Amino acid sequence: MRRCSKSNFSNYEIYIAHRDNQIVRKLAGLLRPNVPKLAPCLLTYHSPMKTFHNTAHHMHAGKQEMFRGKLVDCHEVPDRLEYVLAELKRRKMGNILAPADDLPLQAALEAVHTREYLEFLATAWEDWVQLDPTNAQRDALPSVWPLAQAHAFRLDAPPLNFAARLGQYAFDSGTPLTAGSWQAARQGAACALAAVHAVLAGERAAFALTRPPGHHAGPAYMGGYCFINNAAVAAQALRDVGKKRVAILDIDYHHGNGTQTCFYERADIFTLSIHGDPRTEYPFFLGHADERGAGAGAGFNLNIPLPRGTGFEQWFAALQQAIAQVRQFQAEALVVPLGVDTFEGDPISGFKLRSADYLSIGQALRELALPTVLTFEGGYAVGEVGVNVANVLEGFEA
Ligand code: SP5
Ligand code: ZN
Repeated sequence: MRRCSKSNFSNYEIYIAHRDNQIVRKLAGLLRPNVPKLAPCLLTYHSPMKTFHNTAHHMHAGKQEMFRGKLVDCHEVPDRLEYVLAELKRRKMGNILAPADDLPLQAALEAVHTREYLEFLATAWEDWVQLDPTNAQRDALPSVWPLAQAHAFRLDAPPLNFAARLGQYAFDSGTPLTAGSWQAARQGAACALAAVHAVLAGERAAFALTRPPGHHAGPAYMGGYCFINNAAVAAQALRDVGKKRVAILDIDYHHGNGTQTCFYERADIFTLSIHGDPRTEYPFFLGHADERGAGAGAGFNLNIPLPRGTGFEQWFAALQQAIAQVRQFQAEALVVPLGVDTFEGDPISGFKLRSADYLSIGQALRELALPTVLTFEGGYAVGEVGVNVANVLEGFEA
């Protein structure tokens, strides 16, 4: 237990670090007699963060992804989530729940993604197998793309051939679509929505522990292991329940291209991303510092690209810069696409953060004092992914 006064609170607060509600109740009972001695005084003890975990995540299990001309084993594997879950349970870090099944999910999905894209996803596996029955043994990966923006290929005459349709809706061949991808991705969005409802109900923060990840998925495209943009779904849902300004602060190693694109022309959702410089790092074609938003959204996108090899000190300075911008924006809620592929041991990334650094990140995010939804994104050092994610949440709660 520690007692502290903070400049942004007029009252004293007593924070009780705890893992068990019963203990807290007892402690609170013991402490209460002392309370009048602190004047003015407020006794608060925040409950540990709720985690909504995707019970259907196993249904998405890609075999291989295309990398430099060959198929390599997928980095985005079911074990990632299991290791996080195990670590949260080991540390007794708060309730781990499944999302309620009566959430307004379809409306939340359609508020971010096009109906055509959602329909494409819903029948994609069926269509893939129909293309060739032996496809049932193989994940679906695209191999042809329209490159429509810069070239003469047409989007106004969409092909019927499913392999072509895959290329229409996917921007890379590293995102295998499997028999259960849609079910898993849908349930993941339900976790993000459940986390939103938890903070509305008064929780200080909630974590959507889900895979596949989401921040590379755009209004009508998949890619970067992502299908549905969980962070965007959460942010839009926060807007729809009345939060006037929502900030999305993406701390995954890779630029949150999908999220940026969803809200690029809007002033009510400020997107910020700290990531590997796209000149050398995936997703390559977006994430530069000069992308500041457009139209009404001009000024409401911030990219902080950092060179491969960046260590914590420099990375944390970027985080402080982003946090200052979120404050200035006067956000009423915060969404954090939480990737821990910034870790020094990550097999596909290039920053040098250490496990203990994630505690400081959680603390810094907490200082924004906003209702906060975190969504699980990248992080591929399977052995450490649990510790690193749990450290962020623990730092947030300390
Ligand atoms: C959510 C997220 O973190 N998505 C990242 C997608 C990255 N896809 C490209 C990965 C390139 C893999 N490079 C393998 C290098 C092995 N040495
Ligand atoms: Zn990433």
